Amino acid sequence: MKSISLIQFLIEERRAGRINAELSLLIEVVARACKRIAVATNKGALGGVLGEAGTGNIQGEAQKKLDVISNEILLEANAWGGQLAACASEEMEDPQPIPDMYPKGNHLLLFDPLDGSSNIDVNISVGTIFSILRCPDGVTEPKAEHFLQPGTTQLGAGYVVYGPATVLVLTFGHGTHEFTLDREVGSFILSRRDIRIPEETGEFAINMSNQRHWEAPMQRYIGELLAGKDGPRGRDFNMRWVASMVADVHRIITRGGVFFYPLDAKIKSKGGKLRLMYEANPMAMIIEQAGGAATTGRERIMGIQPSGLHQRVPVFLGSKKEVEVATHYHVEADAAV
Ligand code: AFP
Repeated sequence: MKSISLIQFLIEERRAGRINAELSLLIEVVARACKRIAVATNKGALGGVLGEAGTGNIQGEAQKKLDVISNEILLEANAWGGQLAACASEEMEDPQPIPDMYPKGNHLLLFDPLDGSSNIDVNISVGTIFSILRCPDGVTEPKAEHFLQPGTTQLGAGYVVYGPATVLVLTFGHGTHEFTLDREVGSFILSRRDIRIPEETGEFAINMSNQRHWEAPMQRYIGELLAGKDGPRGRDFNMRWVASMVADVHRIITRGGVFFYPLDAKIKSKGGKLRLMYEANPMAMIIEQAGGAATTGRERIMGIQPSGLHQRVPVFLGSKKEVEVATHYHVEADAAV
C-alpha cells in the first residue's frame, strides 16, 4: 500500500474541503513540535532530561524537567507560524499571547505538553494532548475567558503517545486517524484511517486504589465488572491502568475498552482529577469521532460550558455501551436522592 504522510493527508482533506489551510498548517506545526518532544523524551537518562525541574506549575504540582522542556518546545514552535492568537497550557496559569513581532491567526491552541509525566523516570509511555479552538472574532489579545468554549466547538484535537513507537492520533471532526512516526524519514505516516472503537468491551481502566473513596454508583458498576461471569454482567473483565491517560486512551483507540477517572472523596472539592480544556475535551472529541462516548458520569463532556481554564472534571470514556451503563447508574442514583 502506498504510504500517505501527514502532509499528504492534510492536503487531501483540504482539497475535499474538510479542513482549511490555516488549521492544516497549525496541525503540521504541532506535529513537528511533538517530533522534537519525542527526541527529547527518547534520550532518557542520557539527555539529562529526567527528574524534577525544581519548579511547580499552576496545579501546585512539582514539574519534571521534561514537562518544562515540552512546554517550551510547543510555545516556541507555535510563536512565529501565524496561525495562533494565543496558547494555553497545563503548565502555565494564564494564556500565552503570540509575541507582537509575529503575525497572529484565528486559532487558540491548548495543550498538556507532557501528560503522564510521573511515569517518565520509570520509562513508561507519556504523551502530548492538544485541542484547537477558534479565537472569537475581533479578539486580538485573548484572555482566559476567550478559551472557555464547550468541547463541541473544538476545530481539532489530538495526542501523540511517546511509546515504543511515536504515534499521532488526530481528528478535526471528520473521523479519527492514526499516524506513526517513520524515524528514518522523520515523517508521520498514516497507519489507520477512520478508526472505529467496538461498542462492547471486556477491558476497563481505573485506579483501583481509590475504590473506597468512590461514589456508590461507581462502587456498584466496578463491583459488577469484578464479579465476572458469575455476576450480573455474565462475563469476565480484564483491567489495565498505565496512569498515563494518553497511553490508556491509545489502548482503547486501538482495541476498545473503557477508562474512568471518577469523582472520589479525596478530589471531590476540586471537581475531579483530569482537566477539562486540555485533557478531557480533546480526548472526548477523539473518542466520539471514533464511535465511542465520553461523559463525566452525569453529562456529555463536550457539552460542558467551561468555567475555568484549569477546571477539572470526572472522565468516563471509551466503548459506548460501558460508558452508557456506568453513566446510567450515576444518573439513576442522582434521581433516587
Ligand atoms: P501526571 O501527569 O501527574 O503523571 O498525571 C497523569 C494523569 O493526569 C493522567 O495522565 C492519568 O490518567 C492520571 O493522572 C493518573 O492518576 P493517578 O496517578 O491518580 O492514577
